[in-house]
Amino acid sequence: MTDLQTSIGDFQFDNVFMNASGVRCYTEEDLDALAQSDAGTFVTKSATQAKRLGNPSPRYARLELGSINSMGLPNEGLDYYLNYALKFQEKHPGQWIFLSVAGLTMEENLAMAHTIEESDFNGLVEFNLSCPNVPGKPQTGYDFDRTKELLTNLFTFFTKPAGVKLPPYFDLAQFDQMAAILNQFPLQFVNSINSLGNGLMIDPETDTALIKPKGGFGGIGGAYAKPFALANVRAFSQRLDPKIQLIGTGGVTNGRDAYDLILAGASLVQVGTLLQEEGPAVFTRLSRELQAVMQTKGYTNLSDFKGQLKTQ
Ligand code: YRO
Repeated sequence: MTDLQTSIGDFQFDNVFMNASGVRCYTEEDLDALAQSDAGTFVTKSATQAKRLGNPSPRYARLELGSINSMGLPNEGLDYYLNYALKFQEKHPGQWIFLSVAGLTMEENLAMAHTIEESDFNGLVEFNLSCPNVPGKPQTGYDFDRTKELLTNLFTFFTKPAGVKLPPYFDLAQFDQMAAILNQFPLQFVNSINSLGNGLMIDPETDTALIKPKGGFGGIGGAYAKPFALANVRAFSQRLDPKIQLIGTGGVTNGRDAYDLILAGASLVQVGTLLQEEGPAVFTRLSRELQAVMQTKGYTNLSDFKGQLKTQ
């Protein structure tokens, strides 16, 4: 038997795959379909306190090797996802899900964290640091002082299992600085990477940007992201306290891509663009493909190769 079981802290999952936040996780119907799929767990769309409609369409486009999006944080509001999670955990004891939150300000992030802290939610919380910050400053994940301030404020009261979703970094000094900050906090996980920020693609027929918001600028996902996802997972697995586990997100189109993220150190693998394009049945195919790679290597468990990347 080739086993895809994994865990984050005390939370065990039967399968290493799950959705990336934002993909097929907006509505109860979406979430029910993920729950019924072969995914080991799932995460809800990043929530704000109030419901948001997001940006005008077209706001997502398929590309040759991935996708571009500027959704603008459409979501049903934290209470919707929290209520869904509370119902889910009642129906499925022994299964745990992730709530994603992305406040538009630090105050909103802290207010949502208080709501979750005071609730009966028993899963994990992912704080999406690609949230806007002070106007004129980069997103929180690219503002190291602001990241430290947010986590400092958060962990004065927040006791539930938590992690952060990070944007991609491109400089080794950024990995060093961010890891040094993250290591100061009781995080269960770090999830790398969010989409590659602010790409642009043009329709050659019409000379028009492919998506409408932000003059066509949007986050790039899919195969374009794979080498950056691998590098970010690897860089953080080399720098973070071993108690902080990695979730690998970016560039998974087949089982070997997932195998590579696990070699780089990932304990869970999230699927974004591919899930958007193929739907939740993709988890069945990816599981089969990952098991096939493991069999050719003589491995029966993820622990046989997790983090075992070789370098020359
Ligand atoms: O547009 C989105 O809702 C979005 N798209 C992504 O690729 N990643 C994200 O984290 C989000 C939500 C956060 C934000 C980019 C709108 C600030």
